[in-house]
Amino acid sequence: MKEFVETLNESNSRAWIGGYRDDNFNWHWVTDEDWEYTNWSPGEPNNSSNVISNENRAVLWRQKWNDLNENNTGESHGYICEWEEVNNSDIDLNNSADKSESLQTLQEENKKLKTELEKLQKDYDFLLKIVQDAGLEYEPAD
Ligand SMILES: [Ca+2]
Repeated sequence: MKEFVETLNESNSRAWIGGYRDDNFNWHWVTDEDWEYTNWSPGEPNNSSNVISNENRAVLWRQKWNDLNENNTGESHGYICEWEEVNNSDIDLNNSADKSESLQTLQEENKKLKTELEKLQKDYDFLLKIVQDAGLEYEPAD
């Protein structure tokens, strides 16, 4: 993983990597994974007040990490993100629990869409009435 992240930073850009420090000076990942591996530059994290004090974010900085304040966008630009790949094969529709959960999700989405559609229909009817009351003609788009 470390090598992979470094390939994303070949130009030696300075990028936020998702580490943050709490008020008790404990470091965490935004993903809630355990803070086990670190790669701080020598002397870092130093919570320096050189540019902006309260250095509470971890930044990849010349292949090593530095702590910078979250608002220090002058010294760090861009970020490196990680996300879980959604794998449809993880959903087994022959499994009744998966099927039930998928169905429930679809029903909730359907309900939300119906509510949105009702609101849009009301807005449309209201606006159409204004147009008609003003004696104007309206041709709905296809
Ligand atoms: Ca620092």
